[in-house]
Amino acid sequence: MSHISLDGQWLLTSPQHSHISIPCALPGDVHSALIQADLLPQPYFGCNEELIQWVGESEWQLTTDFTLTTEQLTATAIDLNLSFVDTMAIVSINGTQVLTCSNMFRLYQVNVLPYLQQGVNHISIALARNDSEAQRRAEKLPFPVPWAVGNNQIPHMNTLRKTQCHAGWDWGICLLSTGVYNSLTLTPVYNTRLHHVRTQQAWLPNGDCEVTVNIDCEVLKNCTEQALEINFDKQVHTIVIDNTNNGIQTVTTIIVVKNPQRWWPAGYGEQPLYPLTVTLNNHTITKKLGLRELTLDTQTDAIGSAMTFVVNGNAITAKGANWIPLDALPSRQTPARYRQLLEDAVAANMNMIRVWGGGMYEHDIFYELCDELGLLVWQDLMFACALYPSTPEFLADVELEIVDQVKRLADHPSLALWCGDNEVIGAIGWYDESKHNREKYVVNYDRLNRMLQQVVEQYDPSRRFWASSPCNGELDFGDAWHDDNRGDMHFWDVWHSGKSFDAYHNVKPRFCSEFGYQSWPSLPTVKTFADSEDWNVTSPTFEQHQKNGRGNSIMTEMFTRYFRFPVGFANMLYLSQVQQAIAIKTATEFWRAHKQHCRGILYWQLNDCWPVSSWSSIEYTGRWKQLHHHAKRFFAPVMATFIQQPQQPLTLHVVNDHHQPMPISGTVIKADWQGNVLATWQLDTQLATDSSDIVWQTEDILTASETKQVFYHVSLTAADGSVTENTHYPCLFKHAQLQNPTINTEWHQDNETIWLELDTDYPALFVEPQLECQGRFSDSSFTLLPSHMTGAKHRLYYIGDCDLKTLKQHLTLYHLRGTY
Ligand code: BMA
Repeated sequence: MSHISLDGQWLLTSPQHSHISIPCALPGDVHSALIQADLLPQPYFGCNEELIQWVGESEWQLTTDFTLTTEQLTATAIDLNLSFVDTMAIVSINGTQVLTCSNMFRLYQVNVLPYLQQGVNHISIALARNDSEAQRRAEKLPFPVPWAVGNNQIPHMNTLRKTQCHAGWDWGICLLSTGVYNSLTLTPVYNTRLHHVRTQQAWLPNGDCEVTVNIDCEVLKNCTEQALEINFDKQVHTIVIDNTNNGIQTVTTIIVVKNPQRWWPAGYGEQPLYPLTVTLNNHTITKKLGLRELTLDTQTDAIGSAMTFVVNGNAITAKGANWIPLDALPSRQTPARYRQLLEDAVAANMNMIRVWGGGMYEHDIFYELCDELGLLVWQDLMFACALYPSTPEFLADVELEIVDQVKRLADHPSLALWCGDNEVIGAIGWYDESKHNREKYVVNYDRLNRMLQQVVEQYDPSRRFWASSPCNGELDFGDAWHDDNRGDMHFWDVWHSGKSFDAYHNVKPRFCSEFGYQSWPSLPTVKTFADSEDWNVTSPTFEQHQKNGRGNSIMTEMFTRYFRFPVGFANMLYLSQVQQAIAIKTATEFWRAHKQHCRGILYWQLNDCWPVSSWSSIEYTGRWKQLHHHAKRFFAPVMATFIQQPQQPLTLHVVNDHHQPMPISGTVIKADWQGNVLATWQLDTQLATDSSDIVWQTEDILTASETKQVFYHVSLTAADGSVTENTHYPCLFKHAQLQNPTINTEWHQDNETIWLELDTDYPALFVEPQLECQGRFSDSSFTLLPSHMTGAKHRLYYIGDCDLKTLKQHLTLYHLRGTY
């Protein structure tokens, strides 16, 4: 059955701006069309955010024409399919209203055949102002429902079913975007309609997998015999459906897969996908299924209660980051960028992504890539950091949205958990109204949250519903920011509460779904939004690109605790990224070493939706911050880390996430900053399956002056060929007597392979070879030891498309001692 695509150039006009009559590409957003027509400055540059607010304060009209043949009009119905409609919209065809949209997360389908004609047809989408609709709705609420003050720049977004960070966030530009962000289609339907396919898996004692396929279809008018054809695992099932006009019928078939290849999260095995196609009368639905068992173990244990994902019977350590919308301009959310970011997540040894509740249920491509790459998805429902209404109208609208989204996403093997919201339980304690009338707002919360749970469990009985992130467990409305015995935790004591990095050692979360530390973007990214006169962290442009009120002060203040103050703007940027990496590394390594407590570590945040100072590990331009390189090391399946606790010996822990024993060997050295090796210990041991063990410790008691002169370094090679290295500094960096190294760089090329070899006279810390051109190195922000200590120069491979000449011109080398 051929869809009629309505994608392409539409005409954009506005009742408030009669001079605007320009093309607008759909799927796409209004801002992008205005930029394209030179009617809007680049929103991400300088302080332009302030100049473009009028776009969100206007109504917009999108129109286009399409033609239909007489033959197409012989269909029984013609369905208009619309989704990602942002947000308040009235759709008309040939002058008649056919659909009213009020929820960006609904998947709308309506038969528009009665309004269509042979030849030219006219369709229009009238987009209302979101800000005034939010205000209008807030005024009608029976009691005040606090919105995300401090994050949103426009009030009452919590009354609208729209991406909450569109009104700004503590890393987000406020654009209040509008448009339609998914393909628009008309589908001619002949006699029958194929609605929906849903599968379930059951594992048989002999190891086979029984896949139940449920198909919802509908006979629109009595017709001759119609057969469904189901193709799966080289098996074809044909089922004749009831051909009388009886409304929607559900047809079920069971297919047994012999010797199934199981789907695994990245790092634990492969991701085989089995294509499933269901066809009825030329209409086909296709899916790719991954066969796997997945449960969330929350059983009571000696500590409190577990929070462990178990896949195919094996306990998993979830390692990853939080995901925010890919771009604040939806037109720029392209498949290639989804792929790049998700591949970068896997390249950093991640296996889980949390789709955060202030963004959106992602496009299909996101989940398809997660299935393919082995990234488990913690899926929040779209509520964040505010309270939400529980009026009958609001609940009714949300219920339809949840049904749509659960049905759309439930067959993805990557999907691990449905979570009710982000920080909404916590938010009850943030706002005056709810703080002082807690019972009322807890009941208000539960009315919505309970409905979410019921709908999720009805439409996806295979997965756990988790009320909120963070949450201590079933019907627990306590403080999950500080309870590390149960549930998931958001640990913000270091960033938001200003504690030092060792505060990460004061907790052992069962599952830390958020903790983060900001940095500034690198100089090449800064150049994309700031002229050189604004290259100062307190310039107006820089402050416009910092949405967390105290952000710049927190970073600079932390410099004074750990580092000698950096000289110059570029060193400020670089050092902020060293600092961020140390923060997240400190937490992650400690929590991984306490594997018996902690089974999930998702830092805040993976990506940026515009170039901004933020907690991300990948900049808007796609550049890996130093943190992302560290993540690759600290999330590696085999990982060595030194831990120094007060009054305790220095210990070396090695974590093995593999579900098999792992022999490792290598050395620990103690050396001084001149590059003299003072002691060497040979290690040769076998790590147990899925373990964390202390493999070495020293009784060395260093004098105060020795702490400033020495460091410890470990390098271990595992039987799978992976190498884990780490460095321990016994004193604060600002006290260490670092020598100023001379680092030599040599470029090499062999056919397509380009690499850089580094050598140094003295140990150099957090060495970052920064490229101002496209691509990256295989490693960055590492400890560089002289070749006389390691026996070899340090080799870095270039990953990207630039040629050697370009690379040579665009390399800047940073290291810690070079910042002062
Ligand atoms: C978390 C998130 C976001 C926010 C981040 C940084 O709690 O849920 O709301 O961007 O903190 O403050």
